[in-house]
Formats: sequence, C-alpha cells, structure tokens
Amino acid sequence: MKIFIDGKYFDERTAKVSVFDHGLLYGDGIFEGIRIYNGRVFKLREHIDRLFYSAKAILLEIPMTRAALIKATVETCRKNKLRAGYIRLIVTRGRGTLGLNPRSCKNPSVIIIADKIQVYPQGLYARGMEIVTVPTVRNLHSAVNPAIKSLNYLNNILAKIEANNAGVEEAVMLNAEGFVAECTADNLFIIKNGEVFTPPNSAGALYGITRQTVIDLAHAAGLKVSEPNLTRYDLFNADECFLTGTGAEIMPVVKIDGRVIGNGKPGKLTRALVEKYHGLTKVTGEPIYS
Ligand code: PXG
Repeated sequence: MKIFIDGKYFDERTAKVSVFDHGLLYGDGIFEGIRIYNGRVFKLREHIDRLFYSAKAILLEIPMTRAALIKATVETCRKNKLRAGYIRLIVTRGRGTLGLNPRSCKNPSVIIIADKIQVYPQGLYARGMEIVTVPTVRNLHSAVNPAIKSLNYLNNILAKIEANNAGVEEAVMLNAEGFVAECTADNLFIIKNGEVFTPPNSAGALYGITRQTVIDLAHAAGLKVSEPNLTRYDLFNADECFLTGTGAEIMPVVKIDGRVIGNGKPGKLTRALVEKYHGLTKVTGEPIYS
C-alpha cells in the first residue's frame, strides 16, 4: 500500500508521523472519510470543501490548494490500483513541543490513506439495525462544534462503547437539551406520514455529505424534507428510520431503545432511497483512471 505524507509516497511500514505531532498529542487536526465506487471518488469536492471548512474553524492552514489535494487524493487511489474502497484524508497540526499551544507547530501534515473498506454485513442492511440512546451527550456546538470533523473523536467513541456495552452496533446521541443529534459516525433520519425529518445541524449533527445527498434524492423523489428538533418520542413513533454516512451508506433502523420502528422491517421509502443512492454511487464521482 502506498500512503501519501506531505507530498511523498511511503510503503505502509515506513509511513510514520512524529510522536510530537499535535494530531497525536492533542487530537489537534481534521479528517475526511471518502468512498471510492466503480473507479470514481464519490463526492470528492464536497469532502474537500468540508475539510477546508473544518480547517477554517480551527485556524489550521492546509498547506495545499484544493486542486492539489484533489489531485493527490485521486493519485493515491491510482497508485493503490483501487476501484472500490475508502480514503482517509488527514491534516494534523504538525510537529510541535509538548505544550498544547498550536503556535509551536510550524508545518501541518497532510496524510492520505486509500484502502479497502470494511462495511457492515449485508444481512444487517436487509434486516435493519437495532440502536439505543446512550448517556454520553453530543458535544455542545459552543464547546467543540460537531460540524468540525476533528481528530478528537472521544465524544463519539464513548457513545460507541456505551452502545457496545448495551449489545448493539450504534448509539443515538442526544444533545445537552435532550434533542436527537446524530449517531457516532452517522446522521439519523426518520420518516413519518410520507415526510422525511432529520435533526438540524444546530442540534449537534455533522453536515453529513451522505445526509445532503439523501436530502437531495428525497426532494427529487417529491418527498418533503424538514429539519426540526427531534425527541426520542419522535423516533419511537416514526414509520421508518435510517442512518446515513460515508461508511454505513444508508442503514435501516428497526428498533430503538426496545421500541419496534414501523413494522420492524426496513421501510419502503428507506429501501427506495437506498436504491437511488446506490444508483448515484455507480455513475458519479471523480474518475480515477481517465
Ligand atoms: N456524523 C459523524 C459524527 C460522522 O463522523 C457522519 C455523521 C456522516 O457524515 P458523511 O459526510 O460521511 O455522510 C460522520 C462520518 C470511520 C468513518 O472510519 C466515519 C465517518 C465517515 C466515514 C468513515 O469511522 N463519519
């Protein structure tokens, strides 16, 4: 495997960063997770844009232009001969001293890893997932804004551990007011009476790229989509529920906190959206080999 670090390609065994990198010492950095389908990088520009928005929010200067990052990302896929897979694009604050002041870090590092993806078992997509709400509250937007895709994922990891402890794969995270925010690496949607609902970003949801894609697909299918604050009650009484994310794609949810959602099977509109999403992934994206 060839890994891009600051303009050079390294083999897996020699691809290393400093123990003084503030990405490691403090989680000071940002990242993107991007999918490759059918020889194309899906929604690459949207991911690069979000990376720059995250960078702006934490006053991190990405030492490459958008165009150069796009080129390097596609080239990393090509060097690894991938037609399907997963890209992890990381920008760390760089090497500094043991103090947390980012001023000691002179050169941010850019890392691009392109690999095969591990997805949830296919059976789970057919059956639907069970999820639970967990005690760990989503970060406040006035503290660490969940819109920043930072290298510090402890908030989400704590929630994931709580879901694991409860014997399920995913956690619903509420915000400090008790409204639904999102899951640990996915946005959450419900469908009620033919209308689509997803929490607003102000409730603590990432501006998910799959979330936006699904909103666009739902609009194109003539469905009404809105972004109100949602409570657990709204989830329990939904007709359908699903999660969206680059990794998970669209995952139907059939049980939340022991309450069966709809008829306990992936919903009809959810299945229709899954179909449309897969259609899109096959034919759109930045070509790797042309
Ligand atoms: N919320 C959070 C907290 C996320 O981390 C999403 C929502 C969905 O966003 P996108 O833009 O992907 O639709 C994410 C995305 C991983 C991994 O390796 C995590 C994500 C994406 C891809 C891989 O755990 N998180």
